[in-house]
Amino acid sequence: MKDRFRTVWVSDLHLGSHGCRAEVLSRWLKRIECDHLYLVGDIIDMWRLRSRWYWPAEHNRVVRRLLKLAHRGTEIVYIPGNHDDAARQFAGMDFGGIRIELTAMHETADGRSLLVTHGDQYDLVIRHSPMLSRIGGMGYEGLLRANRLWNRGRAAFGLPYHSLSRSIKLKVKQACTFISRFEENVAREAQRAGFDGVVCGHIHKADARRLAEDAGGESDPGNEDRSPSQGVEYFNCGDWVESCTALVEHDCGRLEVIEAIEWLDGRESDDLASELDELEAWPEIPMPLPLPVPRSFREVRLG
Ligand SMILES: [Mn+2]
Repeated sequence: MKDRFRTVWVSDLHLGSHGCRAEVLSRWLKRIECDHLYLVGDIIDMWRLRSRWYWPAEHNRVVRRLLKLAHRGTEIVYIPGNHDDAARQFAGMDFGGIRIELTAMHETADGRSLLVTHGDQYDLVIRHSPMLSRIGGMGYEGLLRANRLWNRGRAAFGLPYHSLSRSIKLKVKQACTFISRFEENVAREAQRAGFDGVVCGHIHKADARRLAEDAGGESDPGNEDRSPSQGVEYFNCGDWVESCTALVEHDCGRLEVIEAIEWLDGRESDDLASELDELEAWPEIPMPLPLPVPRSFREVRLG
């Protein structure tokens, strides 16, 4: 049984990198069908591929599943992100039923207009310092590892623990304010452009919520026609490196974040149960010959 959605958005697959959870992704793609599918950037990690080629069979399987969906009538739009920015030069072109666009406008079943964009344009770190952001891509884990190594080294020389954690904490705090600023930025830009909401990726943090009207700060005098209570909807489809999340639209127009691992757990165990039911429904086949039966089995049969 496949689950049907009106629309599916996925982003930050990072195919071509070791981090990509391609196996979960292809299992999930196998079990869905949808009218529209948006690939919201960082689909292929060209930064990684440029330094070292990595493309296991599982990553091909994902591509094949996508092409199969396109073949079966799903309209697929691919919006490149910063890790696959080389694909941006092909905007407006179509590859095997997958259309490349810089951004897209999606209208939900109940008539809301959503801007679909990867979102790196609204990320000030990436815009002003791509090198720094690449180093930052090592992430929090790398920082913690560095801290451990640093202190192991210090301990070896009899030096007291000197915490990098101060700077780490600062970095994490900066990351948090960075994330909330990113969310604000991208949502406000969409609102200013006249959309009811935005769907983006980039920060690997799935979300579906409404941001209240801008509280003071950057009020936009040119935007007085909007009612102040309306706010703007912010959706993020997360990633397939850690969380394995997707954003879906149901036929009624309701949007929801799906956690694929949990989702698959339910579906696959249901399937297994129904397969077992089928097996049990088979007529009992009498043993053709008096074969030696193990004792334990005999006991079960007699009992
Ligand atoms: Mn990105």
